Amino acid sequence: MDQRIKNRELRKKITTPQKAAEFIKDGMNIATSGFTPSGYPKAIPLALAEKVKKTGEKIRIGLLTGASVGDELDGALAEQGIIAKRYPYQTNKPIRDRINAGETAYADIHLSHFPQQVRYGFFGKIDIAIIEAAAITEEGNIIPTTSVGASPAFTRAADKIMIEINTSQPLELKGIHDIYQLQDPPSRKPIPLTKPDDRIGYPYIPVNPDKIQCIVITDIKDNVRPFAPVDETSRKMAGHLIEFLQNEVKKGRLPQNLLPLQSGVGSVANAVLLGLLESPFQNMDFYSEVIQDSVFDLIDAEKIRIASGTSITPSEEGLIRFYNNIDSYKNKIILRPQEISNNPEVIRRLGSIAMNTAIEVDIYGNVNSTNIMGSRMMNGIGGSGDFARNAYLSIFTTPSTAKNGDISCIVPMVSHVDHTEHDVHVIVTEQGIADLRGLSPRERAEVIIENCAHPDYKPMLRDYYRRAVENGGHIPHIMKEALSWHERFLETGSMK
Ligand code: 0RQ
Repeated sequence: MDQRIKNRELRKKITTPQKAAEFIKDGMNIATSGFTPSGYPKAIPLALAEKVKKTGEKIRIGLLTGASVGDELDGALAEQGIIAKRYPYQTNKPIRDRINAGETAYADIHLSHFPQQVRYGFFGKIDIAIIEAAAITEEGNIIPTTSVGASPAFTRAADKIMIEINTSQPLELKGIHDIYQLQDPPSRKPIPLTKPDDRIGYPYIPVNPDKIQCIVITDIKDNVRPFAPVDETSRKMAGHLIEFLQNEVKKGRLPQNLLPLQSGVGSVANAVLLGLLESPFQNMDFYSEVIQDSVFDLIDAEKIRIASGTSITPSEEGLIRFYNNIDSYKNKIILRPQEISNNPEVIRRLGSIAMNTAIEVDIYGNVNSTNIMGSRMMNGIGGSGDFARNAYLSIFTTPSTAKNGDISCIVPMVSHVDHTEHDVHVIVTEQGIADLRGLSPRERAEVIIENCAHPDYKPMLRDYYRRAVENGGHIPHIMKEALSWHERFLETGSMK
């Protein structure tokens, strides 16, 4: 433990998860590390859930995290009804079910906005921050693990800090992080980051050691998720996208090595990155939020010069591969706070190519990424809005249909909007690609329907659009019909 906790005084604060959980009281706001099931605390939340299960004590908290966290936190607490409020992103079924049942109040927030809003006090007082750490330095500063997320903002804002030293996380993580803390208005300075590989901060989260309430030691591993194998649909989307990028280079609108890439999570995003592996592009930079398995492949093939993000989100095999080669990956990977990895100022400066996934897209280019049939929360907007609005090129991918063809992902009007027509440059489905740049809404509708819609739905979309145009308007619609496709699906199980 001497290597893990260098500060002798702090070693006296080591306690059990059960004793640490006693500090968590009904009504508190608890902010934790963790970003896309990576680097979140596990032992203390599990002890809290166990206590509530055994005693039936009423404890309802506000839970704030960087982004999604694993089952030991969201799942275990949600199952005991402990989470009254949840911010800013989740992907866990038990918490999602409670959100959709109206039992957990969830606010879905842009991930770059969230840490500063915590400091601004928009969510009230933060009582305790619980941070997973690989180690604590002599001065009491925290070396985080496989994600940084919002932890620097949480430790700054919280009254007290609990630390979970996770011995399953290698000490060699030290040096991978770059923690730059933003000043708040009216004193904010420009962020001095001009290239994805710039290091502008500390290799640890600076902490006032007096705030550290207790330390827990655990070896519970991150609950990482397997990736779905790349299917034919994803492969086709990746193919269209890479061909499009090659054309942009030919036309002189992108440099040979592209511009810094951002990629969302999930199987489509993974397929696109794997497609890049077979592409002619070299020396690419990756400035994104999550670093998944395919990024390791691109690094190994010497296609990517540097990968900057806020979390490493590999599969189980990916995590082993990362740990086994940590020293060489450390030269190519930088983990930053999410308010820097996703910062609009930096994204605009670097000229990112943003590639995110949609649930549905409408014929005018508005994108829904979060709510199924307009009302059931899936995950959240995550970082997609941070990148889409500020990118050099904003691309959205989606299969043209969902649920075995019963749903068209190209619809007359989206049932919820996350990314407006103003923030969407390119749409890709397995059918083809719609380049919307410079097009009016009427021009966009024609390109989206002809290039991206599934053949089963194309005649219906053409028919809707033709009749809408008879009504006139800048964005022609038939209000009574615009959401009738969703209504039909809810009533009959098919949009057809
Ligand atoms: O349902 O899970 O029941 O099978 O939605 O769809 O096609 O598996 O796609 O896993 O890549 O997720 C947008 C949700 C896509 C994700 C979204 C159903 C479909 C399936 C999932 P099942 P797929 P993916 C980086 C950036 C927002 C956050 C973001 C996401 C399930 O990418 O959360 O971009 N994005 N973050 O059947 C009804 C439709 C549907 C539909 C798909 N039109 N209607 N159901 N589905 N289309 C990460 C962070 O920021 C942290």
